[in-house]
Parts: sequence; C-alpha cells; structure tokens
Amino acid sequence: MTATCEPTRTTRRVLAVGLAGALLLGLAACGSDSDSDDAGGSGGSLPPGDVVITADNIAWSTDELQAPADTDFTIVVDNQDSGVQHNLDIKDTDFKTELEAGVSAQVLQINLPAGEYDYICDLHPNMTGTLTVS
Ligand SMILES: [Cu+2]
Repeated sequence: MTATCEPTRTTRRVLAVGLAGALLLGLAACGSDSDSDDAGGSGGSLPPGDVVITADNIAWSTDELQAPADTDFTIVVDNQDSGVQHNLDIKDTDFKTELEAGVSAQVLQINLPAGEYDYICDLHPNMTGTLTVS
C-alpha cells in the first residue's frame, strides 16, 4: 500500500507545480489584455472635454465648477438618469445645453470673462451650482 501511494503523491505534486506555473502565465497574459481594453474603453464612453459634470438621481455630481477666463473650455454633461431630461444652463450667459433625456452625454463649450456664474438644470431647480471663472 505504502509503496503504491508514494509515487502517486509525487506525481500530483509535479502536476500542481505545473498548474501553478500555467496559471501564473495565464494571469500575466490576462493582465496585458485588460490593460489594452481599458485604454480603448475609457476613451469611448464619454466625449472628450476639460471637465465632466454628472447628473445622477436628479442631482449634479458637484456644485462647484472652475474654468479659465477668456479661454475656450469644454464641459461634458454626463446624464446618467435614464429617461430623465437634464441640461446645463449657465445663468446670465448664452451658454447652455439643450434638454436631453439620459442616458446621454453632451458637450458645452464656454468662453467667459472672470467671475462667478450660477448654473442650473432648467427642469430641476434643486440642481444648482457655481461656476468660478478666473
Ligand atoms: Cu435636470
């Protein structure tokens, strides 16, 4: 009994080491695969812009935005509320996006003199914030 068991254990150990090595090689290959996936995926999900503000659950992700004065600057409005319309309206300026139902993303290009501007979603009076241009 003892004599037949020992070779079996040895064989299993060799198999286990071989499997571990194969797994490590597999993990390394997976790692490089997911790296290239990330590079492609993150670029395609949202249009390019200088800053992103997200609408989620009828609320902005931030009530403070900042932009450089007298410079073209793009704000990506990321509406995550499926079937709910939002827009970004920078009050007392001509800059605003059209109301659009989510899930969607819009780009607002602004160019403003220094100052503080209130922004709001025209449909949701609670969705407010301050854009500081300096
Ligand atoms: Cu809204």
